Amino acid sequence: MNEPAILTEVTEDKILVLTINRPKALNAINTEVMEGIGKVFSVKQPKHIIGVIIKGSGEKAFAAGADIKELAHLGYEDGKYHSKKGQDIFQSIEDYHIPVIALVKGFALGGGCELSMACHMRIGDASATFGQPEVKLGVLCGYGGTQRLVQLIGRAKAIEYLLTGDMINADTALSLGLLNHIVPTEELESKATSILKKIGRMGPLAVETTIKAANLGPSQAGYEYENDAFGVTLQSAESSEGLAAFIEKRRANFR
Ligand code: DAK
Repeated sequence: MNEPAILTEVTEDKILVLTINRPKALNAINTEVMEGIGKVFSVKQPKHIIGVIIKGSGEKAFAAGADIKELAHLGYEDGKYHSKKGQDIFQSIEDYHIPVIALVKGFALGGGCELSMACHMRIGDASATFGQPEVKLGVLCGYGGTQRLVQLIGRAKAIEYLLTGDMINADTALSLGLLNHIVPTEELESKATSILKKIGRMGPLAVETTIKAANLGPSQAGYEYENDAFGVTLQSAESSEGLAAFIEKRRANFR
């Protein structure tokens, strides 16, 4: 029997770890991988889950792109359909109610780079290598890469990388803000865990609404959402606990 292309497990720290499990194909994103990711992010996690980690299996890649062998024969309608489907699934990651961190070892290219950019943070080791080489194949990004790379690293640099297909090494990715942190390989998971545990001690509604507000911005809709959500959080049980904890000089217990 074939190994599943997506593995999921919950750690003892209550983090959902999603692993793309196609190491021989450098974790290229085929239909099974895309649908597996879509399934995870189509529902909210139970209250005790504090965050999600996405990683690739093996040592060489987070994900080396959409599966080129599958995409090779698509026409206009199919291409548009798959692009929209991928865009929607990656949007559901960006809009997820709890933080999602990509752990990047090795290649995060094409659709793999796009997947990592849909996550709220990226932590890599020294081997992390990003890039949008679609132009070399005669296509453009299909899963939001032209938008998110511009957002993350600025228009001038993004357009250069999008048009040349050049790879971005870990140090450059860190300096551009594409990577949040570079850590030794063996510390990738513990670094992500410590960030997620810190966020897990915050008010869940405050975390969820902050993600949503930040995703909308900067825009008028973002300011309006923030304004409304501020009122909502202020009248929540969560903020009663948070404000009381401050006054009583103790740590808030939100969960
Ligand atoms: N798809 C399928 N298989 C892949 C793959 C990919 N993206 N990347 C690597 N592999 C496979 C290789 O074919 C090889 O398989 P076998 O030949 O052993 O069966 C195996 O993984 C190991 O790869 P290599 O032997 O090439 O390993 P190297 O270390 O020598 O090179 C590499 C590593 C990452 C530099 C090289 O594999 C490479 O250049 N890979 C392709 C990278 C790339 O161009 N990725 C971007 C793909 S474009 C769309 C939606 C989205 C997209 C496009 C359209 N629509 C909805 C229409 C997005 C497209 C992309 O992501």
